[in-house]
Amino acid sequence: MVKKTMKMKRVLQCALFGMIAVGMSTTVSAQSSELEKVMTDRGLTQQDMLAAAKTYTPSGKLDEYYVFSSGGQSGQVIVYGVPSMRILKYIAVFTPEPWQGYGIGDVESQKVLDGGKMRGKTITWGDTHHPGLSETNGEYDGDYLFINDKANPRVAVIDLKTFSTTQIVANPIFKNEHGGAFVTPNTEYILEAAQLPAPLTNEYVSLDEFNEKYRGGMTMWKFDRKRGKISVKDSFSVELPPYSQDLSDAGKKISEGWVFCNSFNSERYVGGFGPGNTKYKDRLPHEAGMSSKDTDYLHMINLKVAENLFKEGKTTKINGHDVLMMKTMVENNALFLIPEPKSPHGVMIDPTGQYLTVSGKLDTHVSVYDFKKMKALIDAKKFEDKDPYGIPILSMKDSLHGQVELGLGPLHTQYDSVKGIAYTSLFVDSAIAKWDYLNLKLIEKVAIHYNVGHLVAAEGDTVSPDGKYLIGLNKLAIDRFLQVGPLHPQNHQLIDITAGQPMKLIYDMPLPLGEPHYAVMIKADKLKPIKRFKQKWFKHRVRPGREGVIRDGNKVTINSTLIRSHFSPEMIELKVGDEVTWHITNLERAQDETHGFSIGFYNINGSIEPGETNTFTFTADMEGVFPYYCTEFCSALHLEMAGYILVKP
Ligand code: K7E
Ligand code: CUA
Repeated sequence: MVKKTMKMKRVLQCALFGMIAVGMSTTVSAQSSELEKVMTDRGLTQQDMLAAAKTYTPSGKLDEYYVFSSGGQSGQVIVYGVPSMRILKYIAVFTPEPWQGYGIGDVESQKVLDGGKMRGKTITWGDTHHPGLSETNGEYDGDYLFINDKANPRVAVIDLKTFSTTQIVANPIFKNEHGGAFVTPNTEYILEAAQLPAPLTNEYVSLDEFNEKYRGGMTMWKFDRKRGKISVKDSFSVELPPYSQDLSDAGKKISEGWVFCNSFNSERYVGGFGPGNTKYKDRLPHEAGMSSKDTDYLHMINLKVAENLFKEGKTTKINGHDVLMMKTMVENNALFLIPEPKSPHGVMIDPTGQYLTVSGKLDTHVSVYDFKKMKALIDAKKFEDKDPYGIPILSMKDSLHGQVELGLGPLHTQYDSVKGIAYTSLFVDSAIAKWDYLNLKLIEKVAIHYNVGHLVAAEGDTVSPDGKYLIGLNKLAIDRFLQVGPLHPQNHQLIDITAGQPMKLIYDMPLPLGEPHYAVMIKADKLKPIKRFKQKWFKHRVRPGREGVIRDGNKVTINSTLIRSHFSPEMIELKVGDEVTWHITNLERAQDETHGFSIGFYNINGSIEPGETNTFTFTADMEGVFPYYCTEFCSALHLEMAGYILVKP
C-alpha cells in the first residue's frame, strides 16, 4: 500500500515536471505537494487526475467539438462543448424562450413558431428527439441543424450562423412521428418517419379499421440550401403500412439514394389493457401484443425512384400534400421489407454505406445487414414473400452479413475512425459495447451510469468518423449527482475512445432540461457563427436620428434605437385600443452587447442582439403606466436603461 502511494507520487511529480518549465523547481515542488494534498483531501485517484487533465479546459481555451443534443420534452436543443462538457446554449425551437426573446412578443420568432401550428392550433412545446446536421458529400458542413418533434409531428431548421430556429414545418399527414430528422448526404432531403399509425387524413376512423385505414409513412422534406429553408411544395411523403416506423437513416456512398427505416409492432396489435377502456376491453396490453412475433420489418425505400415518381405527378393529394401510395411504390420497385429481430431501435449505416446495424431491443444480438446483398436480391427479384400490403419481403438470412451477441438491450450504434469498429449502447446492461462489425466480434464493454439510450461519437454517423470521443446519453442518473428531488437530471457520460486503448469513462455531466435522445458531435472549426448582425439585413431597421412615434388613427408605429445605456425614445404616450408596432434596432457593434426589451403586464420580452432589429406588436388594451426596461445587464448604467409607456383611457 505504502509502496503504491510512493510510486503514484513519483508518477505525479514526473507528470507535473513535464508540464511546467524546468528551472522553477521550488514552484514545482510546491505545486506538486499542493496537488497531492488536493488528491488526498478530495479522495482522487491517479485515474481521476488523468480524466481531469483530459477534460479540464482552462479559462480562455476553447473546446474541440460542439455537441447538439435534443432537449426532449423541453422542445429545445442543448449545445455543449467537448471535452469540457460545458453547456453553451439552449436553442429555443418548439417552445417559447424568454432569454432569446423567442415567441414572447417578437414578430419574427412568432412567425417561426406559428409555422408549427397543428391544424391551426398553437403548440407551445415539443418532444425533440433526433438532431441532424447538414451534410456535403456525407460530411458535416456546419451550416444547418434539423430536429424533429415526436409528439406533434414537425421538423425545425436551425441556422448555425446565429444558433437560432428559422423555420418549423408541420407534417400535414402524420399524427405522431419518430424517425426524423435524418439528412441525405448532400442535404437534399430531411427524412421524417411516422411512428404510431393513424389515418393520414384528419377524420375519425374506428380502430376496427386499423389494418385497412391506419397508416405509417415517411416524409421527404426538400431542403433549399440557397434559401436555407425547407421547400414545402417540393416535399412529398411515401405511404407505409401501419407498422410503427422507428428510426431512419439515409444511405451513403454505395447505398446513396436509398432510405432505411426500421419498425416495431408489425403485429399491428392494438391493446385494451386495464379497466376503463372504451374500446377493446380486457385485451392484452399494447406492449405485450406488439412484440409477439420474432421479427419486425426494416423498410427500404428507393428515394431516387420515389423522387421521380413525385416529379411525374404519380402522387395522391392528402390534406393538400403529395403522397406516393404503397401500390405505386411497389409497382415501381421502390419499396421493400426485410425481417429484423423484434422491436428494434435504430438502423445506422456505417461510413462506407455498405453495412447497416440493427439492434433488436429484446434480443442480445446486433444484426449487420449488407447493402450489397440486399441490392443483389432486389436486382434478381428474389423475394421470400409479400406482406399484407403487397410489399416484397427479402430474405433476412440472405441479407445479413452476420450477427453478434453484445449484451442485453442493444439500442443504437455509432462508428469509429478505425475501419470496422462500432459502438452500441446496451440499455439493460447499462454498458457500451465496442465491437468489430466486419469480423463480427465483441471487443470490450464499458459500464455506464445508467441505462444508456443513444450514444454519439465524434462525427460518428458521417462518412469519416473522428473517433476520440464518445458520449453515452443515459436515461437515469440515480446516485451520480446531488439529489434534487424525485425528478433527476439525465447524465451524459464522456468516454475516451482513443484508438489502441481501453475505453475510459472520463466525465459525468447532468442535463436538467428534458430527456435528450440523440445528439450529434461536430468539429468546432467547421462552424462559422456570426458575432453581430448587419443592420442592413433588416427591412425595418431604425437609423440613429430617425427614431420617433408615428400615429395613423389607432395604429401607432414606434421606431426605437438602443445603445448603452438608453432607449430612444424613452417616454411614449398611447391610448387604450392603440395597435402598436414597435421596431427596435440595437446600434451596438461591440461583441456580446445584447439589450433586452421587456414590458411588464403585456407579456413582452425580447433579445435584441448587436446590429439586430426586432419588431414587437401588441394592442394597448390596459390603461395605466407601464415601465419598460432592458433585461440584460449591459453596462454599469444598465438600471437606467428604461422608459415608460403611458396608456391613457
Ligand atoms: Cu429515445 Cu432515438 Cu427517440 Cu432511442 S430514441 S433512446
Ligand atoms: Cu441594455 Cu441593460
